[in-house]
Amino acid sequence: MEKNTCMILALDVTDREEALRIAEDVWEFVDAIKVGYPLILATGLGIIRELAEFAPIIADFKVADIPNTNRLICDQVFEAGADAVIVQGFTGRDSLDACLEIASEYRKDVFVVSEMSHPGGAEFLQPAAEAIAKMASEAGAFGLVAPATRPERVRKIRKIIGDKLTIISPGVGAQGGKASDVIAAGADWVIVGRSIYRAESPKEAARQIAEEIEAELRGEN
Ligand code: O7M
Repeated sequence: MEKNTCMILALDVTDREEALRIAEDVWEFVDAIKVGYPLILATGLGIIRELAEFAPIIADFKVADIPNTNRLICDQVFEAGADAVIVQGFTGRDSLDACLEIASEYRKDVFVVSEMSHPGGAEFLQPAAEAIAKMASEAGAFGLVAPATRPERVRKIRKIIGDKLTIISPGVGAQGGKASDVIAAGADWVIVGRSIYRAESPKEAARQIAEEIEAELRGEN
């Protein structure tokens, strides 16, 4: 995945036409589009190939099963045309390895969730996050998912993994995180959903966040 705008669109709408319209509107401001259960359950796996016309597609299924089931899920996801899959790390190294094995067959990427952005993410997952980050790094994942709502945690996780893995960070806007803060804390990409797709003009909203990130990277904030 190429790093240009440092932004990923979380396209959690449930209508095919709306999804395609928003993708067409904002593609120039995002490096990838993340699709997950809401859109895929509503419209079918075929939406991945349709959206892939606009940007690389990250399939957010937060895969969290035994190795054999993970293997079967990842195979379907990559066969459907996704460029990367998001998996949970708490299921352990063997489950993660199964995803990495399939990803490597397709020459695609795996992101591992280390800690989640909502308040409940601090309950059970946060205490395990640093161990999950280390495991993902040792296993050779492409990147981690870390919370934009807690930039200090992004900074900590970046410290643990060094530059070996990328970090994608959800929780900007609707959940309270600020894009420039998260990029400053060491994230490679922010993930933004509602602040873009619910905006009166998704294009303007995406442009504004892209400009905020650009200013941060130029050291102007
Ligand atoms: O910007 P939002 O809040 O509308 O959307 C954020 C998106 O990121 C949405 O698709 C969530 O499911 C996802 N997300 C989180 O918000 N928090 C997390 O900790 C993890 C994810 C995610 O993408 O996991 C892979």
